[in-house]
Amino acid sequence: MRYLVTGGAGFIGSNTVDELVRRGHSVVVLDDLSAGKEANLAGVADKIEFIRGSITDPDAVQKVCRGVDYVLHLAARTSVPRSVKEPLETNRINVDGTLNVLVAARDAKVRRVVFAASSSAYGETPTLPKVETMPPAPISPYGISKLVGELYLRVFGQVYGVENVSLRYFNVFGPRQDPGSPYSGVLSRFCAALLEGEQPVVFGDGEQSRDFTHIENAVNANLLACEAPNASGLVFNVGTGGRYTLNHTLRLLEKISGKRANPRYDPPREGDIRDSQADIGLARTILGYEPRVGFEEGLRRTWEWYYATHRSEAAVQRT
Ligand code: UD2
Repeated sequence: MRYLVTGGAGFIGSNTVDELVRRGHSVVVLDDLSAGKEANLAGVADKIEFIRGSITDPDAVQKVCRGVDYVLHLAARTSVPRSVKEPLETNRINVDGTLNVLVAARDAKVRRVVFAASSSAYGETPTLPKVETMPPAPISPYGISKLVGELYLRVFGQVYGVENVSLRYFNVFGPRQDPGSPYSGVLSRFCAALLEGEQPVVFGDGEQSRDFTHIENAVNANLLACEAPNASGLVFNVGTGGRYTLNHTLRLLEKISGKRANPRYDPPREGDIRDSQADIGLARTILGYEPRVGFEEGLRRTWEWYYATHRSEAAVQRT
């Protein structure tokens, strides 16, 4: 089978590409390297086709879709606070870009499109865990852009017969998540701060909670979503079903790393959701999804990866 992975040089994308290659599939990656890095694909570079281009370029998307069986549409402008700062740019990439991908997928008659949706579509819900039957009510431009993507997928199924699945990822973390920007995922920021001997910054009181989901679980969900029967047209939560506060997470990281965190508490971020936890019943039933890596184990593996990467980068700098 031939897979197109948009955003395939990014964090979730490159981990997904690795697994596709491991399973012997043919892979084409479309990535403009605005957030992704070619280095993320170094281990599979000679086994895949890499096209540098943007999902906002309809011609580029049309070209890469030719001959493709499955599209994993993972390219996006992530980050809630960045979307608060740059709503137009977030919409241009996440909404217009997704529409380009869908039009090209329709024209190329692909078997299915799988879309990286987001738990941010829920906004603040009165009860936890969040279940797909709850009405979506995003509270950030990013959340809106991801919800609109889902709606477009569903409509492309109804109007043009394009098979589609949306996966609402819940705070994915793990190796290759880039800690290098203020908009990076919190666990990558915490690990980097501890390694640099800096104070991790907590926005708010640290009692907000997330269903932190290790990358291996997200990759597994991506692959299941391509082929699961009876899944087309549906939206699925992809999480672990648990939730962890930032304060608890920092204590765990202290235990794992043997370092003192000594966090700094700053005012809360605009557009932030207080609590997030997935009901994964639907994904279990229809996709056959089961989280394989629990939070603590995932955090330990992630710390070890950042630690090893930090050491080898420091060694390169010394030479
Ligand atoms: C949202 C989505 C997530 C994914 C992601 C992509 C929710 C619940 N989750 O993640 O599924 O789509 O967007 O970007 O909407 N924080 C700190 N210190 C830092 C960085 C962050 O305290 O250095 C806090 C932040 O204020 C928030 C929490 O950590 O309360 C998680 O932030 P994040 O940016 O890692 O992820 P989040 O929840 O915005």
